[in-house]
Amino acid sequence: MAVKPYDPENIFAKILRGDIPCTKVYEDDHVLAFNDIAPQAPTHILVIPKGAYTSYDDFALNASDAEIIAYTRAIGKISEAAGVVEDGYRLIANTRDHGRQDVPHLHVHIIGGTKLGLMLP
Ligand code: DGP
Repeated sequence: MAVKPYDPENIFAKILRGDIPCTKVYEDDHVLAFNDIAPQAPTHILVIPKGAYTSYDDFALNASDAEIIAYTRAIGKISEAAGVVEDGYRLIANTRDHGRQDVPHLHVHIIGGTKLGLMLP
């Protein structure tokens, strides 16, 4: 089965275009981060690249080095600014169908602010 092309009508593409509002927590040339609409913990931030990448694999294989460095660095900065580093937190990138990715624009969840439950498949 062929991998689906990027869908420019996905919700996060609309947020990037400003068609849908979000509670922004960070932005630079390559990255936008905002609070999750249905937080699973006191801190629940979504970090997305501004480029049109469907999933982690798409980004890792096709983004420029500058985009990858900016994204990686931003996740670190945002985690630190959110105050979750000392106690710990979880990064999640649900990926495609079996990974239960709902929104087909790469996003990393930063989840913390409480002791998290164990993850089970
Ligand atoms: P995932 O299942 O990994 O694709 O996570 C998608 C997340 O996106 C989910 O935690 C809820 C969040 N989400 C969905 N729609 C919106 C929205 O319109 N605004 C915001 N801020 N978050 C959204």
